[in-house]
Amino acid sequence: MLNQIKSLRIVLSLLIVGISYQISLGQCDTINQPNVFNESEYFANMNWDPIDDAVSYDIRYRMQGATDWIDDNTTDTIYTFINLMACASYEVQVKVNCSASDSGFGTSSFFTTKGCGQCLDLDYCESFGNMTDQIYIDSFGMSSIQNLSGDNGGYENFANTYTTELLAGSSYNFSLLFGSPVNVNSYSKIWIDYNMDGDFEDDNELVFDQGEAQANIQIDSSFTVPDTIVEGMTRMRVSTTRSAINFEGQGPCDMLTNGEVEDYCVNLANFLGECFNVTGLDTTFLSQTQVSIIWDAFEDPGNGIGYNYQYKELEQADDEWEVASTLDTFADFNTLTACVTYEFQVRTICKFDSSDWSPSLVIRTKGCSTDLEELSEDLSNVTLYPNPVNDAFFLEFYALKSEDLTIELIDQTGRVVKNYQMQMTPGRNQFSFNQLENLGSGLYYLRMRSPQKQLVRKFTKF
Ligand SMILES: [Ca+2]
Ligand SMILES: [Ca+2]
Ligand SMILES: [Ca+2]
Repeated sequence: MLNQIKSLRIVLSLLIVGISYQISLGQCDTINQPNVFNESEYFANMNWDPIDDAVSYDIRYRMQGATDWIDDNTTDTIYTFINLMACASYEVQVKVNCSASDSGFGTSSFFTTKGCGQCLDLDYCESFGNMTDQIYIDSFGMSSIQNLSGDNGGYENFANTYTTELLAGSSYNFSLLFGSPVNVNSYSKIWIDYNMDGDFEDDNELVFDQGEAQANIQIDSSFTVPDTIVEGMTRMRVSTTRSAINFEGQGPCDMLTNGEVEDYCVNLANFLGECFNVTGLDTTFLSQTQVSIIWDAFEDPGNGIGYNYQYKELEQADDEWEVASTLDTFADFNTLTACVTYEFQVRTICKFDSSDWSPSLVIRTKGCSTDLEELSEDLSNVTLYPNPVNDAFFLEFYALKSEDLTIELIDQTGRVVKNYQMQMTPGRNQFSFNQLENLGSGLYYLRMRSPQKQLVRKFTKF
């Protein structure tokens, strides 16, 4: 809108001074090499300078070496990457969408997530092929490692470029394809430093041994991760040699006369862990344009590493969810509209997936003409019990004066499902509510309204 007004102003001013030539709608500048910062194991942030004519920005990113892009879109000039893989390099580009055209994707930025841990910190022995004219590793594929590496001249360390998760006790298929210009027999081994002591010599660390040299140019096989491993990022070594020359001597630290070695980082985990749903979603601040929400921190983090939160106008089919992510257990929304009912949801981001979205927290911003002041000084020690509620509960509080009191039970969609007229008296008040067995189970709000005040409590009906 701002941009349309700007364009209109340009048109008007040009008309006023009587100049007539083709009027451009404004430039849709290109964003090159956006700024990536705060890289962690699973998150990173990115920002760029705003473009005057921009309506929105397209973002695409991929793990370095991958062919497919992951696409996203935002109206902000800051973007948070979530669910990244630890110890991996990514490429990212931004495209500016203007009202009349787009800029095309600009040049790439590259960034690397943290978390390589022992895989890069430990000094592993060298192993490499002296020559590759007879055989080299043309590609290696296993889960999210899909590396068309080609001839790397005898050795390449693909830590940062390709990585995957390996669970204790699980089996993994892999595929090895050789480049062999002279079609020699091949002999291959794979090691993983399961106990993370910087060598490949311990029990079970030779995870694949081809056994007999073969002229096949492709091997499809599998191995099983032991039940007992050390969790974290460790080194995996894939080695192929020309069998006739160096059959006996293919240890994890050997120089191969003709062949190739590729190293990778793999993330060992004991179990997937649970991806728990978010609980305890509540409001901590409310004004005409601002809402702050809070939720329970993980008691048992399971697999959780952070949160997504989203909001939109309630029951507005054409209003899309605005999604963001955080490592905190709260979120602030500062650009809302007065007297509008919004719904908010939160979910857990886990290492390998995400939880379900929480049930919606429904909040109407202040500023409606019928709003009462939200003050609780006339009421104190408000308690509602038992909670969760079956078919009855008590409401107890202390009041300073005698006043009419309206009590409403409101469901999650904001609908008033019960309405009671009461009289409160100075001192301790206790009211009982029963015959609630017909209410559906879920989260409810109890709103107390006096002529000047209102107070909200929530409860769960089971
Ligand atoms: Ca290779
Ligand atoms: Ca070891
Ligand atoms: Ca050892």
